[in-house]
Amino acid sequence: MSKKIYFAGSIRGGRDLAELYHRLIDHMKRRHTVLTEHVGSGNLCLTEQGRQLDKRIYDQDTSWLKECDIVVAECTVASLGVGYELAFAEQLGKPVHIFYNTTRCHLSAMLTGDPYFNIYPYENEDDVIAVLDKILSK
Ligand code: 6IA
Repeated sequence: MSKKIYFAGSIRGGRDLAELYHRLIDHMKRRHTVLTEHVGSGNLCLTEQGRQLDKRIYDQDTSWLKECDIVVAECTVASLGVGYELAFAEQLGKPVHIFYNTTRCHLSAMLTGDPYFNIYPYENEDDVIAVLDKILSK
């Protein structure tokens, strides 16, 4: 069944893996709806927009978190925003699936230590796609 997916990935935390986010989003979009497609965009404005404009981003993203069926997060690049979203999703009782590349980072103990989260360490992109397909087919 088609799912509404909230994909979380670093924006102001750093865009080193933006192309990976884009490929993962493209793959998920074949059968599902990705609410947060912009996370994989190549030309995002990374600077602070002022409290008013950032409030719009916050309101939209928290509304999508309430609406989604599942949260998928790529957490290799550390991001305060993604960490916040994961805790918010947990409070809402949404299923949360976290991926990180073990060759590039050490994941925060606040994620690995929380038994609520489904966590998938990986070494290459194909492994992520295979696990994603399994998760999304359920
Ligand atoms: O702290 P970060 O910026 O790295 O947080 C990244 C996370 O927060 C992502 O998973 C997004 O869901 C959310 N987020 C952060 N900034 C934005 C944003 N900026 N728009 C939507 N969600 C955001 C404006 C970009 C816009 C011009 C397309």
